[in-house]
Amino acid sequence: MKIIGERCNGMFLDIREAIQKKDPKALIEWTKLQEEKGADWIDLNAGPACANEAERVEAMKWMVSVVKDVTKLPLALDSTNYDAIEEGLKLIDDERQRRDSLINSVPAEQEKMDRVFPMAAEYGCKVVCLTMTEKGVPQEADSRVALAMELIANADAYGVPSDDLYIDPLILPCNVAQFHCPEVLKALAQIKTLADPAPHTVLGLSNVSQKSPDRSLLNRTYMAMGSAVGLDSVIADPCDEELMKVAASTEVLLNQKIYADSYVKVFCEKNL
Ligand code: THG
Repeated sequence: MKIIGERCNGMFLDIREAIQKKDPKALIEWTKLQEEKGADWIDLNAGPACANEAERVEAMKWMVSVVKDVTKLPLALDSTNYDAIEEGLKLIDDERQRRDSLINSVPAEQEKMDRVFPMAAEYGCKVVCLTMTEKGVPQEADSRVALAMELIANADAYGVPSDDLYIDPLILPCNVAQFHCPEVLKALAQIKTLADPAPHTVLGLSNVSQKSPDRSLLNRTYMAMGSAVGLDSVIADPCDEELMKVAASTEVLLNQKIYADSYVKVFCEKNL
């Protein structure tokens, strides 16, 4: 299970203030902490810190310029503004860091796919693909899978291989959209069969528990269920120790990592 650290997001007050004041302290601290705790990517999302599109571009440029030099981890540039993502990609001068970085994200909408896939091909990076359209997120697994196929076909037409795609069937809060939870699991299993090599899969895991009590329990339970049906990465909080222990154990129990008594330590301390 790969972990995309979610904490550098303007949804959190300290990051929102950091962006608005251009004070890098909180951004640097959360980047280093998430890396120490075993993150594989650092997600950067200015979120509600921006009032308009010009601010979104400036905020992403600022976040990338701060973060790229304090970690070797690749970044997940999380924005609906593709100019913001492109300006961010231009700043990642380390070739390996840029190639492993994620454009987060593109939905199955022609105009957006026509903008994002050529950009991924040009910068040689990876893409998170959302199984949604301008009409929203479909409920049924089959509709999510059909959109995943469209995304894979469009990526292929622009020369982006299936191995560079991270398909996100989009999990919603279980307290308002409970019906979606099993549908997303069904979709994950089918998405893995759509191409050879199989595309990767990802979820914004913390969505599932928004506004519910005992969030960590819901997050780690859903991750364990997902892992059994082909979920291989999550946007999540690597500082949640219980979550990280479950992520480590899924790798052992799915025979993805050779068993060692120290498997939790090996998983959580991989960046130390
Ligand atoms: N798919 C993809 N990208 C995504 C998402 C997704 N990016 C954004 C989001 N969803 C994933 N990241 C988060 C980050 C934080 C939270 C949820 C998802 C979160 N935040 C607290 C809350 O809303 O309660 C913030 C409040 C606080 O604690 O201060 O839960 O699905 N591709």
